[in-house]
Amino acid sequence: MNKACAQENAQATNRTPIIVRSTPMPKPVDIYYWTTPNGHKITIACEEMGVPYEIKPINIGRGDQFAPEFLAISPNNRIPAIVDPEGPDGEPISLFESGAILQYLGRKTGLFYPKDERGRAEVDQWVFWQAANLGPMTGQWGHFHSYAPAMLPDQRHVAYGAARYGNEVNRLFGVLDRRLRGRAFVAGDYSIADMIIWPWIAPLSNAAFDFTAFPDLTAWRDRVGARAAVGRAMSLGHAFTSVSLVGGSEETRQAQRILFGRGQRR
Ligand SMILES: N[C@@H](CCC(=O)N[C@@H](CS)C(=O)NCC(=O)O)C(=O)O
Repeated sequence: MNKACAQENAQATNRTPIIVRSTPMPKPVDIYYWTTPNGHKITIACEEMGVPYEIKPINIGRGDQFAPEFLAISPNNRIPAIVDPEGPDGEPISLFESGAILQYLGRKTGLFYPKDERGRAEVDQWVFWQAANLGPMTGQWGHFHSYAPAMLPDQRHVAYGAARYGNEVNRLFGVLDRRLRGRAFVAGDYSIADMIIWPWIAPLSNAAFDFTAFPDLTAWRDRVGARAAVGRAMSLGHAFTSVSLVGGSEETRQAQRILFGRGQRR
């Protein structure tokens, strides 16, 4: 089932994991995180780059993203965001938008982000492609496919939305499949371009699509998914429990209002 930008369910624990790894950065970066594809991008990058980090959970189904302290860091009320206590001038810096965060971490560590302008520009194209195309279209498809059927009285509206965004997602998978023909990674060596795209192709996100039509995309998905750092980042998500967005409980209806309804208009 596509959980899209909504949350992935996992086993319950109230512990906040604090993970500190060895590293080019001595002080941990705070990652404002929830267990969603956009959240995974940043834990994958930190795991790959050896950046020490501390998770600050933002439970988006409960509305944590509207807390004034979080909005001061992420004014668009979206995860992920980071605070690096040692910014460019030695002072703390906060950042939102996953692409900007990945570029920053790539520049700071000098890892997974080419230093030459040609290589960097190539990576940047695919970073923006994910943020402007694959993420939003897959997110809207997931909404119509997984959540709208129980929320809309007229199923014709559901069908239109699911078909419209499903066609777009299929188109985008085709673009990526052709790009990966004869390539191991999206833009040169393994880079932040792969890290930003992969969580949106990961099996959990898109089980409803027929991947047999996209063999090079599937091979890349499995290649990236087999990386140890990706595995560590993904398993971290199991420590968090999301409110279900499907079903009739009051908690679910409240989460639907927060994420899809008037709760977004403040
Ligand atoms: N373009 C943003 C998208 C971030 C995004 O949509 N985050 C979702 C979770 S996957 C969120 O925080 N949603 C909270 C809400 O809708 O209020 C990025 O790449 O950082």
